[in-house]
Parts: sequence; structure tokens; C-alpha cells
Amino acid sequence: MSARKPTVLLTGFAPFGGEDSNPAWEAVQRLAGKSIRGHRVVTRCLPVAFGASLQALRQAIADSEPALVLCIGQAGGRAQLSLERIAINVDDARIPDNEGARPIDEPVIADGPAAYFSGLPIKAMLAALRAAGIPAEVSQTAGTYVCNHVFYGLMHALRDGPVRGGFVHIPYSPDQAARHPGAPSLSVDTVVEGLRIALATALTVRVDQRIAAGSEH
Ligand code: PCA
Repeated sequence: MSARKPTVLLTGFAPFGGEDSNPAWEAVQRLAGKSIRGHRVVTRCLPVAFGASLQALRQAIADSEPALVLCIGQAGGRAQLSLERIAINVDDARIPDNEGARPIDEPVIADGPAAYFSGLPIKAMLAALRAAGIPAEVSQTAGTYVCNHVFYGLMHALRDGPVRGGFVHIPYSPDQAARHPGAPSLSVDTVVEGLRIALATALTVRVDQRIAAGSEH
């Protein structure tokens, strides 16, 4: 009987908000099937829709039985890989999702706790990324749109088990930024390398480092 190689689940999202691509999925796809610290990377593209995104995520977790889950989304306007610290129990959509839904001040999970912290060692991930020359930050909010919805739903789904999970936002790609003059960007190549480092760190570090990454606003 041969033991199956453990897996990590890495998700991206479909395009949204008038963009014709989502570099979160482009980057994630490029790690499909790769081996990172003895784990095979399983990938899934989630719909940008409040209900369907979490259904797809739960299904992907059931299918791949991962040791660790990392969800990736795009945050156009941010300048660095954003390691999200906290998911909150709020859906408040500034723009409709891809199915036209626009919840306002609704909980992600009725009667769920106000928030969950990331289950990943975000400070160690930050240090590893910076050491590799990849711009990164700890983010204190994942917003209140579909990414926060998925992050909160992920942490809720994993709350009683051994599987760890977290969320990373990425900037525009250079071609997207060319259509948003002045907006910062990171190449998909750099994002792919950053995600590889983030996953390798998350898989090996159990006790996070204690380094400052707070913000005043
Ligand atoms: N970013 C959006 C949803 C999908 C994505 O890639 C967000 O930040 O909520």
C-alpha cells in the first residue's frame, strides 16, 4: 500500500470588476501539480460570487483533502503581496458580484464569530518573501467583498480541524496596471515565485516569528 502524497490546495478567482483576466488564477495555475516541501499543489478557480465561491471551496477541500489551504485573490491598487491577518463576518459589496448579488451588511455565516485570524505564519512568510526580494506586507483587512467572504468561510470550515488555511491578495499585473495609469503592479512571474515561497514557509513553520508588521491606519 503506497501512501498518497499529501496535498496543498491553492485557489484563485475568475476575472471580476470589468477586468478580462485575474492574475490570481494565472499565478495559481502555474503551480498546479508542482511539489512544494513534499506536498503536491492542487489548484481550483473559484467564481467571484458570494454563495457559489464558498460552495466551490468546500467541494475543493473535500476532493483534495489538503494539509493546508491558501486562497489567492486580486486587490488592484495594492503594491505588494498582501498576507491577510484577519477575516471578518461581514459581506458588504461595493460592486455586484459576477452573478449580480450585492449583499450589504450581511454575515458570511449567521451566528459565526465576528472574525477569524489566519491560520498561517504570516510574519515568517513576510520575512521569507522580503529575504527573497519580493515585496510583501501584512494586511489588516481583506475587505468585505468575495475574497473576505471566502477567507472567512475557509477559516470557519477549518475551525475545529488540523488543516491550516489563509489568504493572500496580489496587486494588478503590469498589463492591467497599464489600463489603470499610476496603479502599482507585480509581474505574474514574481507572484508565482512569491506564492511558492509563501507555501514553502507555511508548510515548514509551525510557530510564527515575532516581528512588527502593524500599521497606524
Ligand atoms: N478579488 C476580489 C474577489 C475576487 C478577487 O480576485 C476581492 O478582493 O474580494
